[in-house]
Amino acid sequence: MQRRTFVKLLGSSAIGGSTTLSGCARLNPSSSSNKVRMVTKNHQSYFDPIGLFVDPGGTISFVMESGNHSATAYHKQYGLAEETRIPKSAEPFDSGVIIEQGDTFEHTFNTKGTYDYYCIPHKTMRMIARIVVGEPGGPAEGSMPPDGSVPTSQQIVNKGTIGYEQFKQNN
Ligand SMILES: [Cu+2]
Repeated sequence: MQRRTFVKLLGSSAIGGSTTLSGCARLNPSSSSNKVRMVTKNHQSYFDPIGLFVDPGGTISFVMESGNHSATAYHKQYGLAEETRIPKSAEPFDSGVIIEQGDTFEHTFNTKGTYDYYCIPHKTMRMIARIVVGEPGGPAEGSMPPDGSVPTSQQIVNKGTIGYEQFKQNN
């Protein structure tokens, strides 16, 4: 299956093929996995991974896989956020509620620090997650979000990616 797709890509355009290959060959491990799935499954709604590290300037894609979800920063400018939990000078982000399967919201993280975010419909059901950009820092450090737990920034820095199931098993 994968092999067939690969051959087709190369065959369709030599330039496209080489672009794909160089993209895959990047040494930075975070560059190949800057994707967060937004999922409702078995009566649970969650972001997966729940903890993710990116380098400054990295773009994360939030992909609507099942259910209705948003990716919304804990920032006081958004009605549901009790407190701001992203770095002071960082640009807040809010996808709004996405209902179409496969729809994607992208945000580029330029400011270093710790970003906690939530899903508007499932905030009180603990659909929350954390992103560390470059290094931990900002108002999210030293406490957990008001709605529940996310991986610590140190865990995220150490592992790069922390899957939802892995986190749930240990918490
Ligand atoms: Cu949700």
